[in-house]
Amino acid sequence: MMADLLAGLEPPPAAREEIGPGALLLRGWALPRVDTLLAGVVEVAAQAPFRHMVTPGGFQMSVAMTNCGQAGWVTDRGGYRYAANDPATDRPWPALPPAFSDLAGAAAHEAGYPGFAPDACLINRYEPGARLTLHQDKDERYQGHPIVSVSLGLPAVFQFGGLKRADPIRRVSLAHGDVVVWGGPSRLFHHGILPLKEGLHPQLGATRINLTLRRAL
Ligand SMILES: O=C(O)CCC(=O)C(=O)O
Ligand SMILES: [Mn+2]
Repeated sequence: MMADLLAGLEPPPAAREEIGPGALLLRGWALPRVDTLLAGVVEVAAQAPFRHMVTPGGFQMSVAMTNCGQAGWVTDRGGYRYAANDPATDRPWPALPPAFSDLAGAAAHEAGYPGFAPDACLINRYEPGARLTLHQDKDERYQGHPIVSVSLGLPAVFQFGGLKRADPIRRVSLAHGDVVVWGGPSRLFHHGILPLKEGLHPQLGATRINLTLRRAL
């Protein structure tokens, strides 16, 4: 009877999935806090608007970015770095909304990294076609802290490789409310986002927002 009822149904996606050593995908983990997180994004962007930064090589990034916290990740012809002030306004970045740090601390704890207290959040805004090529997060002063990454809006394909650029790459679909935490042995693993597919999300329209919470200083 039960088997009949279940026949033909896809198994639900696992709530927690190990996507690498020390790397965990927590599906839907941020869903109960989405509205608060989005209010935080609106508040930050009102003070530090999203912008398309330029890589050291002179290419404009397809992802629009802004930051909050004690330091913000920036790129220009001079290189990649963390800056205390927003170069667009020369004012300090907006403060990290408590909802961002609370969620990051709780998700990191859940993934086996207790005591994580981020001081920086890079906010990425993707529109269809935007992508982030394979890279490592390595501009932080000390890489002993994990990375907590929250996905909101349109789904995306996350690439998660290894320490070497040429290592095999796993592709993971990230949906609204999903949280990925990586640290320890995978802290410096290469990762990226494939070009965002067209779509309309009920809350965010043709947009994906990603919060990348880090300890930068
Ligand atoms: O958008 C994402 O899910 C990844 C963002 C990322 O890797 C970064 O901002 O360094
Ligand atoms: Mn990254």
